[in-house]
Amino acid sequence: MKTRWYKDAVIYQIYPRSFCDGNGDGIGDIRGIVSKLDYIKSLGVDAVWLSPVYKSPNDDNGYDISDYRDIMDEFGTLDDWKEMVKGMHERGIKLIMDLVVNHTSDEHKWFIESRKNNSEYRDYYIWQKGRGKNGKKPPNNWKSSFVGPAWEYDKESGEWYLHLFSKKQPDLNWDNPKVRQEVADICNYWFDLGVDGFRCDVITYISKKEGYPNGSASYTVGPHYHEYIHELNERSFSKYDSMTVGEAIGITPDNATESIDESVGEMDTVFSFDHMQIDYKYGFLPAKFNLVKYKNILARWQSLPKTCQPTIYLENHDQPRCLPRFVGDYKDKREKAGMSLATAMMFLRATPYIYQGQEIGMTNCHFEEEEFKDIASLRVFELVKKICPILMPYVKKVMNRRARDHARTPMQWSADKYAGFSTAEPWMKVNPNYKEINVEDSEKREDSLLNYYRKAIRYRKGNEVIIKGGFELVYPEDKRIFAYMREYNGKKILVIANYKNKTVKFRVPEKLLYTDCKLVLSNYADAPQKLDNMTLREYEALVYELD
Ligand code: TEU
Ligand code: CA
Repeated sequence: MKTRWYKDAVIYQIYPRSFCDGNGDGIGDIRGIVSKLDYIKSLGVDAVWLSPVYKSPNDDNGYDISDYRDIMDEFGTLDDWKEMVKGMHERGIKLIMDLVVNHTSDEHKWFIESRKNNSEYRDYYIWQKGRGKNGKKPPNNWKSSFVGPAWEYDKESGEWYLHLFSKKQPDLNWDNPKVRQEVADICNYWFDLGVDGFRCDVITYISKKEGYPNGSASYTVGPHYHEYIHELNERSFSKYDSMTVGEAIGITPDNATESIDESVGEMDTVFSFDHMQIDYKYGFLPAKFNLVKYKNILARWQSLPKTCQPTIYLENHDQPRCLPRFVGDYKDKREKAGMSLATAMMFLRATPYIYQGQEIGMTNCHFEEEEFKDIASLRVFELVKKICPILMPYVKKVMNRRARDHARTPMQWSADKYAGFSTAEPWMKVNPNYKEINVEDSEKREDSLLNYYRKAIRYRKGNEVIIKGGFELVYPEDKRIFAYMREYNGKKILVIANYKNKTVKFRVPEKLLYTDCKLVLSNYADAPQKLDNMTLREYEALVYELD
């Protein structure tokens, strides 16, 4: 039943609110996506991961779902959605939907019912008595990802409900078998409508330790996590030629085989966070990017058995853009730097994800305080203003480096007003650099980053060395160059990417000197055809086939 097509797939992520506005109200929508299907096809990608489009009051832009079986009004109708899937499938593109089932919206009918004390839905969520005299303290010390305690007091019933995200995102109680059956039914509903897989939002938070003891370890890959995902796999995922990717805080290379080995029957792949944490300290404050650490984290995932498929991404809707993070001050070499990053990521043994705008090298945007829109940013400002307002200038600076808002500025299609995203003022600030950085301009230049991504994707497709081959870092301790070897059945590929905006000497490892080789990809027109000790130019990237 399962072909495991995802092993040879490149996936493009769409954040619908910011991708393309089809009806001129300033908000991206499904008709907008339909109008760009030929563009998506032209990238050569195999699938789209679409961030949530279900009915939602948008406290967290769709990650708070009030009806799992219908489409958000702002994004269109179920018929629009069906047309989109049809258009994708006609073009050979699969659709991965976002599955947000750790929590629902507080406006979901289950939660509205659950608030009533004697309702049969009470147990769909996690209700607890408070601590202290009169139970006026939250049941434990868990924190919401969006600042403050993870519990909200409900006057009516005198109990607290759990919300690991905003208070409008109450956590479902997966220990209730009815909840687990509802989730399987939702998945099957969408599979039957033609969906090809799911990206499972904060999936490792679904099982909480009995008695809800203090500490985040109590809900990360909790006691019944494996059992519940295995069951969901049996009831749903395994019945289709599907693929799943879990957003999996707590799943590491050390324990990954327990979750994603093909023999396990849980999820097929996971997103991990370690390589996204390197330029932060205490998980939040800016720190210097360390290439050696980065390479070694990725290499560790590469070393997993062949029956475990890694993933690789440099951006998503929760992360600032990769260019300002990983390649230093690129000055006038933005696209060359983007190509270097693309080269290092695209030839790993992994399913690569490209986030909308990454393929044209979109950058972070400068935001004034009132221009931030993301609930995570707003809650941080709210808290700082309350407890330590003199820190605000510093916090604004930090947020201008790390806010999720950077990924959510409208997609830059052209140099037209509003970047060609919409004919009306968009819901979110357009990055003023859209006049230089946009799809239309990238299409005109053969040597653009966009066309480089296309070449890289084309070269990857069906290439056994990349899909199945072994992996070995070349000079793991080198602070400037990301280089690695891939090998399968005697065929080898050498990938070299200079991460610096300066020239760097590259010594060809002894065992590769004098081997016959063919240059298959490069980001400078006159790249060396032969493998020899060389001086790499700024952000120079090279891929060679060796015999
Ligand atoms: O993200 C979960 C998550 O843990 C973080 O990446 C999150 O962005 C961070 O904690 C906030 O400061 C997923 C979704 O990708 C994200 O967009 C949602 O907001 C979140 O779950 C809740 O559904
Ligand atoms: Ca719209």
